[in-house]
Amino acid sequence: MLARDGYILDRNMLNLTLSGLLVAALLFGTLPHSALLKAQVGSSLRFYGSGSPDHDRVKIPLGFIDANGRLTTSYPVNISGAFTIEFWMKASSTENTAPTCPSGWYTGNIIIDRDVFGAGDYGDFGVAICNQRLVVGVSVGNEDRLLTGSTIVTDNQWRHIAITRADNGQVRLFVDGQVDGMLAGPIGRIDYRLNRATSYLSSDPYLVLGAEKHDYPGSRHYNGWLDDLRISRVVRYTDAFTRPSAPHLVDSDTVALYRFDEGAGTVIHDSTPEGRSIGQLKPRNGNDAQHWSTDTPFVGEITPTGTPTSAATPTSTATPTSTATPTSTATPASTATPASTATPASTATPTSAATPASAATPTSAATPTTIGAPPENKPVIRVYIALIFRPHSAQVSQMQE
Ligand SMILES: [Ca+2]
Ligand SMILES: [Ca+2]
Repeated sequence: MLARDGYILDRNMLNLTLSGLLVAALLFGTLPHSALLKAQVGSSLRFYGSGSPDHDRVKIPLGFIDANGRLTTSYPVNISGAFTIEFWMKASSTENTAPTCPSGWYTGNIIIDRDVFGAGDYGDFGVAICNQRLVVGVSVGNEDRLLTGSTIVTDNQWRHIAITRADNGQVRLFVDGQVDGMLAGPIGRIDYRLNRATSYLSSDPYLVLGAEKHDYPGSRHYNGWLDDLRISRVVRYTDAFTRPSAPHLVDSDTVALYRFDEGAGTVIHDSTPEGRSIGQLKPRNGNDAQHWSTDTPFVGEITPTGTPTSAATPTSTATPTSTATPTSTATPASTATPASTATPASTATPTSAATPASAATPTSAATPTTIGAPPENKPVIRVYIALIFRPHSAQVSQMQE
């Protein structure tokens, strides 16, 4: 059976594993310490950069949005000060063709859009591809600063991206664990202000993935894959680090985590224990299936740092009593199930009052303004099993009940 979060679960696999372990132990006398594990890895999200208005993107409400498009409470994803945003991306140069972005990240192929229309109010930020490099923009009020990376990321390979922002405004960009750029960014809170009035009800109070949230004329959108997006309330990296080889872990500093392992549908779960910052996939023309991909950065064999502990040579009647439990593989900590999916509660349209300086006028009306109450968490038990076929080959299976 395939679990909701995309991890393969199979009791037969457990039996096979126990048998395989015994056979391997009998054949080789001991288990190889450097056994490779093959991860079962779920799915990723594919965006197409189509620019169809209010579609081909993921929309994550920053809090509870009332009928007037005002945020009445904040969800954890409405970050304010220090943060780390990290994710995996895979994109090509032919599908992401924005040139350099001297005026700001919002003219690139946008991957993450936490813009507010016009000046940033408290603040706003975004991540995009410009001239094949990543750019990170952060603004506070009218102070708008841009970090431009140096590594070409559009080589059709999975890349691990991390962006940190410190309380003193310092912004760092890491590509595959290497420092790719730094910026003395503006200081100050950048969360979306509660009860803020806007004419852009269906875009301003959201974190948007894969598109320019306002569908501003001429905008470019991200065309590529995205996986395992983790948002944290701390600076996790200040210097180069080893590129992760497994999905991000959840800890107390994680404010939102998107595995994109649902594999179907339009609900994007938040895998933190509370799981409050739930998103919604808005498919482009067609259906949601076209956005779910089995191409992930975790396919293939990875080397765990843990060592199988049941290596003792068994006697002929030996029964493996404890299977090797690699401790380094990532464990999705939550399988939060939303009590209810997004319910468009209002079709309120912007009144004509507030007129932004720019000409762009969003035309989409339907505004999903409520996301269900925080889901209840279900206890999760997983067992990691090393399946030994050859001295240098093994598989890991994750069991959930
Ligand atoms: Ca803005
Ligand atoms: Ca995934």
